Amino acid sequence: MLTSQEKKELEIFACEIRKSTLTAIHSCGMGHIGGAMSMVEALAVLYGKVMHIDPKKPRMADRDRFVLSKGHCGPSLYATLSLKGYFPAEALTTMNQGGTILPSHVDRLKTPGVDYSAGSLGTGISVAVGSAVGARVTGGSYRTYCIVGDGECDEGQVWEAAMFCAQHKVDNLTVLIDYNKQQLDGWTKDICDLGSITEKFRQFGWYAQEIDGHDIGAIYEAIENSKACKGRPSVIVLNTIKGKGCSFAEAAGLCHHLPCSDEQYETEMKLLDEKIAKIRA
Ligand SMILES: Cc1ncc(C[n+]2csc(CCOP(=O)(O)OP(=O)(O)O)c2C)c(N)n1
Repeated sequence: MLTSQEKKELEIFACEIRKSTLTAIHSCGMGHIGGAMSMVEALAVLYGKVMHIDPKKPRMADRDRFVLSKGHCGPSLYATLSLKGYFPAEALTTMNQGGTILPSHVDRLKTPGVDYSAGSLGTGISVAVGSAVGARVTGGSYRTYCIVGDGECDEGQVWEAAMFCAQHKVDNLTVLIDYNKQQLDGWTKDICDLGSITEKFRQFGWYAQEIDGHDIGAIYEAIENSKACKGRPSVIVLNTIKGKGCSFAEAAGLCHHLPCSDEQYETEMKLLDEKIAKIRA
């Protein structure tokens, strides 16, 4: 269990991730705000507490691996990596521009700390399975974590990976589903309804937990449970809100890809600073 101090620190880290995410998106004028914001607490817990990593040695052999299967949500991963010290914060304002180390979709050859490239939805989870099986084959001690979108779960490849993991008892992998209920152009239930994602994974032989995806303590506990589960793959379905923590995105409702004006940027930075001050108080 996290101490109250650890929880506070991770909540502040989450606010800082949101601020840096908006800095990157504002510099381009627009971006995938919704899905970048909904997974911030998961990133804060993974990079702030759980994962065995060393930003000074981004390719360290026994580092835990992370796959952002919904690779279009790079901005909040880049924010997290810059805050951890993988690269200077100044890089954030070059996102998506020529010569940048921060392309719109994650690319392992461009960004220090990005373990795997992604962007074609459905493929990242299979790469994560390969990473986990690779550890087993080579005797590696690392664990692989992977964030998948709920819209992404409409891709058949996700379920091929799920079947493979159950059959081969891939238990050194934790998949987190960012269940923000939206995808590019609408609500997932209206486009290709998944029913209960948690129950589906359970039926596919996985140890499946479903939690509030913005509750830092619950995320940490669920990840610890997943690590303790042997002989079965683990999934954590994170009930999230698309655009969470960015008031204009939350207010927009559907908020997959939005512009961010100077005024909106300033307002959000102020709100996040106020939130940080409140957590510290
Ligand atoms: C194979 C493939 N088809 C279509 C797209 C275009 N696309 C980019 S994001 C997106 C929606 C993804 O929704 P979800 O996985 O729920 O992500 P989130 O809502 O968290 O952003 C789509 C269809 C893509 N990147 N890859």
